[in-house]
Amino acid sequence: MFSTRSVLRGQLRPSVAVLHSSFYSSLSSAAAIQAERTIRQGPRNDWNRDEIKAVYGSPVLDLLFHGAQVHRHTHNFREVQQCTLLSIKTGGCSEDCSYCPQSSRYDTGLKAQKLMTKDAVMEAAQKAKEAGSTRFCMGAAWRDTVGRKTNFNQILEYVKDIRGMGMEVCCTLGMLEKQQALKLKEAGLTAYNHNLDTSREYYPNVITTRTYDERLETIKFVRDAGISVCSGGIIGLGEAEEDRVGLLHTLATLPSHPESVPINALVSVKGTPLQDQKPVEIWEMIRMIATARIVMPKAMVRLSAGRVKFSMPEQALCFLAGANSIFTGEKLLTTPNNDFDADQLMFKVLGLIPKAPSFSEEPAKAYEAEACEEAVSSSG
Ligand code: SAM
Ligand code: DTB
Ligand code: SF4
Repeated sequence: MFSTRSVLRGQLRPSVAVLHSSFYSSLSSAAAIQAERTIRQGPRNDWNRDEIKAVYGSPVLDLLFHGAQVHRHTHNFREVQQCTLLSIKTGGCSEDCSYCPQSSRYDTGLKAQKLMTKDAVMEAAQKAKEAGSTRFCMGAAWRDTVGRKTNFNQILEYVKDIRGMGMEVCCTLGMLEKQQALKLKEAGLTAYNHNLDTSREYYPNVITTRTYDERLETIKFVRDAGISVCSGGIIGLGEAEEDRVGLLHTLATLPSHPESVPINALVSVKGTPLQDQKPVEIWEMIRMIATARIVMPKAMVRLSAGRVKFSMPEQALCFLAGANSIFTGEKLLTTPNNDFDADQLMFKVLGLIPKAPSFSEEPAKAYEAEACEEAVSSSG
């Protein structure tokens, strides 16, 4: 028998049959094996942590390739959803999340503000819609919504009216109670963002004012209320690869996979305890995105915070690996985002198509056809 190494060096020429039966199979990475299984069997939530660790640790180009395979099998690979964020209640938060510029514990120069008025919120939503965004996400710097009845009722109105404009609506308001999740559903909320951020083990290094289980409880209330769950995390907090795997394992073994999984690269903000963290490399993002794509094939995987640091070719690799959603608009919540015109140019250059909102079949089809025509005419 010849060795794999001698074939690789071109010293032997095995028959095609031999190449297929033993040579290539001996080179199969965990990414290849699990991607093939995902394509064959569809989503599953009985992943064990070692399986995900092996996928994450596959040779990066192989992982990228198999993320792309699963992506193309499950989604229209040209479609990328544009979502817009608005911080409707900024700063002054009682929590100590060590990455966050909005915590009142850190001096980041951010001025705390009250809940934005309805007119201001609706104006921002209209602007986002006109700019091609199909999901509007409102964020509030709160630990939870308990004891905030007036503000909460106001937000229910915002949700109803923005949904009435034909946009998907998402909120991220901190921890919820069961009743509040039901009220948000009744108001027409599409999705609720509640990130687990990192692994259960690393969580206390990042946040001490709440527990992982409290986060999971809110996610359960949201899911039980029939609202789509948006939950992901941040890399670059000083965590180990094992923690990134731990986060993906928790998400992929929830009773149902989150509808969307934002992958944030830390935006290191001066004044926060994480201000001096070393920047996240593109290969780390690609590993997270491709692994998320393989283990949660149907989820929208969102290339989220930190995108501003990545060039167009780097972002292209993220889309190839399986990302199919971004935040567009000049700001994320409080930090700068990619330039709007640069994003539109990126869609044109890469041949991407803006994804239609997904609650209504008919308008979505019309929008898709329009977007397709536009993309074809603009890429020619
Ligand atoms: N207060 C709510 C909460 O914590 O759920 C909602 C707002 S919070 C700002 C939303 C998410 O933004 C966080 O869960 C975190 O993942 C992300 N985030 C906050 N600051 C960030 C930063 N500096 N870099 C990257 N992601 C960040
Ligand atoms: C998510 O995972 N990332 C977004 C959204 N969900 C709410 C927020 C990113 C915030 C980045 C820091 C800032 O702009 O304040
Ligand atoms: Fe508050 Fe949310 Fe920021 Fe944590 S991430 S400090 S809960 S706004």
